[in-house]
Amino acid sequence: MTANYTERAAKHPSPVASKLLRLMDEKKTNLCASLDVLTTEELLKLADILGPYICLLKTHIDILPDFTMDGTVKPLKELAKKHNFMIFEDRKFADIGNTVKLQYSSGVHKIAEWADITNAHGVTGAGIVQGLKQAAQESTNEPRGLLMLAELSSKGSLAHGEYTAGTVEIAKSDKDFVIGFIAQRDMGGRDEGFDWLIMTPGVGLDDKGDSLGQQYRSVDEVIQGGSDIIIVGRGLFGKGRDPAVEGARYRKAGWEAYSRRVGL
Ligand code: 5BU
Repeated sequence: MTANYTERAAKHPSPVASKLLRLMDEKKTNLCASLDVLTTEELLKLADILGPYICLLKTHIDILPDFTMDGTVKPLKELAKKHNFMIFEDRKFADIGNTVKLQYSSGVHKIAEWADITNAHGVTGAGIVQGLKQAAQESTNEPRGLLMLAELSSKGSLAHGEYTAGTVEIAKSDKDFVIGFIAQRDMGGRDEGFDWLIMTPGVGLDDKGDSLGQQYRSVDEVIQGGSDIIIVGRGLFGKGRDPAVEGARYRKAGWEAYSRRVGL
């Protein structure tokens, strides 16, 4: 993938992907901060510190015991506006279309109302895409985008080979709503007119993994393999780390690797 983010933004069929690609070039960052923390206060504090360095903020909103729409989502959206980043709820939907439609739009979290991007497994088939799309359309006038989970970073993941290929086929079922993949490398598709965004978790500059199966690769390795966005969690805010220092460090590493790839 050699076209730069702005060139891709201009041609992309998804308004969510276009907006994201454009702001990446504006802010010169392909860093997504993954903030798995235990309180809303911590989430908002980190979002404010890391905001200037990131294009995207990834949540696991169901981790928060103190979640409320007014106390969590409202200030998070304000920070997204202040720092110009988008929001990705890493919900990993994995049920039949009718159920995910309800899970995405309803319950305590009402994800479709506030998350620009969410993601889904392909295991249940293409109905999941249409179920989520309907929920998005019925919940908000704002554009929404979906990433399919093609590959995972964890040791022993079953998402490879035919499973990954099947997930890519599901992604082809909706060119506007499915904006790309969570994957460890490029997933192709350009010869068929798709310009998928590849977002990659399992990125760390200091560690090789954790004790629960996570595996980290370097920023260079991931970007050279065709990833567009690096997803970094504990590398930014883990014990003993200064999030502002690490935010600047990962942003620089990600941008330099991208610049080399597209020949800027
Ligand atoms: P970490 O602290 O950088 O290891 O956090 C990684 C985040 O990315 C965490 O929220 C995971 O749920 C998420 N993740 C992942 O690590 N690997 C995957 O394959 C997928 C998501 Br999909």
